[in-house]
Amino acid sequence: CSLLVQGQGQKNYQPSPENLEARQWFQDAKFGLFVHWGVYSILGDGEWVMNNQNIPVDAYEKLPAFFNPIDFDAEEWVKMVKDAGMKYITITSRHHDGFSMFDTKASDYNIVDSTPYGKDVLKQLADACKKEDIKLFFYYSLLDWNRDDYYPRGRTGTGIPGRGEGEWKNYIEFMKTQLTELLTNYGDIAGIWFDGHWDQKEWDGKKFGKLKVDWHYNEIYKLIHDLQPQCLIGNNHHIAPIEGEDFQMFEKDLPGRNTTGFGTSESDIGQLPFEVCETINGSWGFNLQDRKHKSEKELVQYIVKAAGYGSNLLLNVGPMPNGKIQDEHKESLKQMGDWLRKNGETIYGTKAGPSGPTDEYATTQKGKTIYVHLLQNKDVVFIEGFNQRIKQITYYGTQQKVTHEFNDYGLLLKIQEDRQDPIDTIIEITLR
Ligand code: FHN
Repeated sequence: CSLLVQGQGQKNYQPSPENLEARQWFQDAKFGLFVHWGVYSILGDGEWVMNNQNIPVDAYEKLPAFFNPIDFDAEEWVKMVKDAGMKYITITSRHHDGFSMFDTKASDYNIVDSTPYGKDVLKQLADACKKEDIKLFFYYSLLDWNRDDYYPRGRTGTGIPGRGEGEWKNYIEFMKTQLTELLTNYGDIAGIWFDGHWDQKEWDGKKFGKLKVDWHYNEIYKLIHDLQPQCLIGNNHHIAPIEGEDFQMFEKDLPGRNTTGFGTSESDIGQLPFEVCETINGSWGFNLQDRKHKSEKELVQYIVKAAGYGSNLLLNVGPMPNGKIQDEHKESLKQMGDWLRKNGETIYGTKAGPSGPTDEYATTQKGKTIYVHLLQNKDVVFIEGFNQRIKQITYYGTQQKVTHEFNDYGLLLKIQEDRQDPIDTIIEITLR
């Protein structure tokens, strides 16, 4: 991939056959569950609460004593994921607050040693996933508001009182120890999802500048691929892919769009498989006051548009401190599952289609079949640039033909009113 950022990553990385196979699986999977869960969920104010409220390190460290998710049932989560039509889970093994949700020897600041619950939730999840053939990814924060050896501090966290000044090289060693544990004690791991790179970039209040530290990606990525060659590496750094990465993710924006400030510019789009992550409401971690729950239409249209880019959708839930998922989130996931049971053929295993996505439509393609997803109720829709020769064109799931005509610029579809679906009207085109 010509866009790869050279020099920082795993030098001369050649993905193994297992890795290439895993990339193909990933590309076909299309839908996964993102989980932001940690001791912050107790406060019900999102995963950035430590930073947003400038909670001193020693005060925040009292939180784990209250974390006792006795209602957590890994099998129930995995069943919910399967019913939603999702193929994988990406869970926060350690977020920016530095608290490890797994059994680690690298620090006592973890779920087994510091909470009354005392059990490893990642282990339980890994076992349940294995049983049900759901793949598991670990989110791993590069940035850390807790550790002294995360020094120099990043641009976030400087307002959090109570830090010492440790050694950066110790921090890198700490991460390597934890990543080794994550890739040794939980069976086959589908991927590691890094986040927080941007914390160590210069920031003038408006835009990012140069990177201030060496993340040692060369060693870290190599370690991961040596331990588990199939393990896919993604990094939410909001720049073009770095050597050694296996997929590119886009936060809260479709590839190449930047409506949120977290997006990635057109010029940073590489050729690795894509993943877009989005929240089911407005928050990643559990937030008591969040009322921005997305509708079924918004969520379905998001996966459709993501697939129109050839991208997966990683849809987030923030479990409650007791280990349960909010009812309204469960309901949304169920609706997605119902929709995918009917229409999954037009999403799973597809690649980006020849036109769009636009606000009106997205297209996906599998071999000689193109699926046109119409996202607005209109009698006439023009698919710009579509010029392939058509053998047959029907409303998806029926034999009923769609009235259409070509002009110099594309394909004009005339949609019968009684065939218009308020969420997504799907047209199936078989090419000659
Ligand atoms: O700061 C994090 C945030 O808490 C969350 O984890 C998201 C998920 O994509 N990523 C970061 C912001 O880029």
